[in-house]
Amino acid sequence: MHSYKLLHCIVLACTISFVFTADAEPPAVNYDEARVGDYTLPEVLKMQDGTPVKTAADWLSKRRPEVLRLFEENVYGKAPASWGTLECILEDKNEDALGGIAVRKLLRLRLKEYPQWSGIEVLLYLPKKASGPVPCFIGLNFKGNHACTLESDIPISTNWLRDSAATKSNTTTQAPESTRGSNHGAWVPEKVVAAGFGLATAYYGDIEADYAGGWALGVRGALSPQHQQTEWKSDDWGGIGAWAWGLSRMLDGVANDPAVDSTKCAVLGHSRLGKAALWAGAQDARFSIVIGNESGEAGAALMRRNYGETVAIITGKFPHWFAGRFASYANNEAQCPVDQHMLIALCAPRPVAIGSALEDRWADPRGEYLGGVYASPVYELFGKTGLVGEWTGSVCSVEGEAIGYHLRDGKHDLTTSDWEEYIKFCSHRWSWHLVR
Ligand code: GTR
Repeated sequence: MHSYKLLHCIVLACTISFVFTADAEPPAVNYDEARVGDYTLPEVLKMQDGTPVKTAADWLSKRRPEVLRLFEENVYGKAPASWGTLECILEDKNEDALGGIAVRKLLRLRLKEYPQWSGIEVLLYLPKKASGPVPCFIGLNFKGNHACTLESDIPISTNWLRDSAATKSNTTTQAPESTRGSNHGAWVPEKVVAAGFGLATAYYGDIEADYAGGWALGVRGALSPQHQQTEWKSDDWGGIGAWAWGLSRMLDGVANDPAVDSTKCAVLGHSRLGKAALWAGAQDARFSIVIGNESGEAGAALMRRNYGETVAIITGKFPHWFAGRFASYANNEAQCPVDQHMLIALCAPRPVAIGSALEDRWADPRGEYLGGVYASPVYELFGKTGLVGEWTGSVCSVEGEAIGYHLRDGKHDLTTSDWEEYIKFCSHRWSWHLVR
């Protein structure tokens, strides 16, 4: 081969590989339902030793703890059992927020014994004219609290900033003023408050900076043995475990507020933070409703379905999200003792809402729906219907008593129309007093 041809080939090869690495979707991704292939799910109602689980009491006392442990060991890792004293400091209060309809609070959650971690700043909105304690939505955001509201006086986080030059470094930087309100459509506090509910959100970077070495800056670094552990065991917690832990600490802080009905707090998250919300809700039964919006692989979508993102892709790209062992199921999902229907089942009998978007094929909308369907036998042990209704591949909203699913038009995002679905889903269940 002439040397210029060789050079041409090298340049071409580099360009192709650049296109594939720059693209979120490597070439092998399957989007053809006909090529999903056969798979056998682990039986949610059978103990690892083969004993059938026949009653709600057996589920709660035997199989649920076993499934929780399996998720810890194989997918998300185990969070530490103790973290000392959580301090909840009221940093600011505005009695006349959101044009007069809300009370706004800024709470800082810190660990007394681990002062090197700056903690979580929670932005909490509560309806001003409530006749008693209100239910509350709790969720982590991607862009900072200042981005989730149109109010212009929310402090801008100086923690690691997503989508910036600082993404892969520990340089602390600050989002520009121009990003105020830029994520408002994903949180719509006015809408939530007008519906009679509270809304608590916090920036996920307060808990862990989202890159491979980011753990050292956040709570995983603070709580690690010697505070600066560099080797993780195969079942130690990853980033999703840390964010889920943070959601439970937000519940600790928010539930303390007499204006909040601590028996009616929903955890909600989108995408990777939808995975974290599901994992938080699965572990922490104080969340009365659990909502995973477009949570996809390692969220609500069945991992054994070869459609969209796979275990190989997610663990290759985001190893820091998971327990090390999860990567061993790449192209080997059949060996994993859990699948994601079991994550949803861990929430039973509490209601779960799952959201998908038509253009979000990466997250496998049908796989997310099936996660709810195959969790349903556990809800039936409690005398409740899980997910009922057909998946047609077009826009729909279907639900049983305890599990709801919607598929909307459009792309991967948390939108106002998703919120409308979740507000409706939660209002019904909170007012039915079905949450026990
Ligand atoms: C993607 C990842 C998804 C989802 C998403 C997000 O790149 O592959 O699993 O978590 O990021 O969080 O936006």
